[in-house]
Amino acid sequence: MSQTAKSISKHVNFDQLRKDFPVLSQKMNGNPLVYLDNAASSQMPVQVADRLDHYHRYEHANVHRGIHTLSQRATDEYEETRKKVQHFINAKSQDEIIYTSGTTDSINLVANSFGTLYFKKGDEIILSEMEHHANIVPWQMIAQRTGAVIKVIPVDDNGDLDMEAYKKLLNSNTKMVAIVHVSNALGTVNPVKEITGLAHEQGAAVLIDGAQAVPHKTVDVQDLDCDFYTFSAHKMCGPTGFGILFGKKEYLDAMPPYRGGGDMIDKVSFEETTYNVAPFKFEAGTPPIAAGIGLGSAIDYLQNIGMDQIAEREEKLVDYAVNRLKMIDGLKMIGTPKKRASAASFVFDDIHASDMGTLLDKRGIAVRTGHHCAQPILRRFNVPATTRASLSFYNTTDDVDRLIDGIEYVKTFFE
Ligand code: 7TS
Repeated sequence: MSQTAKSISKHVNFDQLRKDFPVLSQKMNGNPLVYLDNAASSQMPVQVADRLDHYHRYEHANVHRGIHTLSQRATDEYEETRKKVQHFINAKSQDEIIYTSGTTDSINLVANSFGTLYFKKGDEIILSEMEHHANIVPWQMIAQRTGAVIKVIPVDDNGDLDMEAYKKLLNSNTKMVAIVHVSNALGTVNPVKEITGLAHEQGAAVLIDGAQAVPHKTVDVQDLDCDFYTFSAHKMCGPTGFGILFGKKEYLDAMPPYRGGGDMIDKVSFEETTYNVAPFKFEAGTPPIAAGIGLGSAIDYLQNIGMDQIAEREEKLVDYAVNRLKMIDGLKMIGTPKKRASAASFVFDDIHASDMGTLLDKRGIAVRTGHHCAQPILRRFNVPATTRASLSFYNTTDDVDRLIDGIEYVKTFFE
């Protein structure tokens, strides 16, 4: 039996797992909390919270500098996460794993460092219409500085990328293709392996924004063959303020540092400063040590369940949710992609999303409303705001039923 087939057959009691998340068993506005805002930030299991607590109580010291045992211990624990991340996303080496403060920071690092090194006037950066602002604005900023130009892959009426248009945009001036793996606004899962292969044929590098993919499915950066991959700890049961940039070693070795300061140097003098090697040359200053250790603990937690089990569970849940949502009179889905993960967005002609969100909240149901930091794609669908439910493995069909009942209630409110 293959490894995947073996792991899919493992039985996980997801109802039991909910006990790991005490936040879920409280009441909100007098009703049991239904947490459907996982795309914004997922909840943290007690195992990770306890790990953070233990670090703060017994293990805290600065990393990479102390000769003393406590500092060495903190350093070892903090560096252990690098190995865990390497294995989690199947990078070739732990030197390809850079610690950042999150996806936004990771993309800014690549845009600045890669862009400064490689972009010149007339070079082209390809993005898509469904990007989060974090994968738009850093590229616009570096494009302004270097004279590079941004091209945009259109999205069809279902919320899928127009792959034919993408192929036409690619040419020998394309230096970077930066694309979201799973859209936070639509739930679309993009064919990132194919996108990467096509970009490489033109000699362009590829960055994949995996903020909404890594929490929901197995990601293998060697299989995708992408050059950069980014994600955030707080969307995968870990703490805020910490994230990852995977980069292929040949790029990281060539790229200049992004921020200067302690830890990222080799020798410093007023005449000349030389830099540390990757990944450390990209990690200036005292990092969020506890958060880094917390991400390691979150990866342990997710792997203990199994990413294939999580994907299987969530696929069923999201299918159930979409099927029920579609049956509601007057509800229009924004995004009906071929492949979806976690998120489902919808609108009503005569109910504003913020009213929907506020009234659902009164019933203890937490969803996100607004533009989801993805204004271009909302403009594409001609809506100012949507209501988005985003699911995690600890959600249940009961949660979905509560959402549906809630929406029906809000509708009666506006009749
Ligand atoms: N990229 C995508 C696809 C995202 O969904 C987000 C956050 C980011 C980048 C930025 O991540 P950060 O951790 O650096 O902030 N998305 C959302 C969301 O959908 N609702 O709140 C934050």
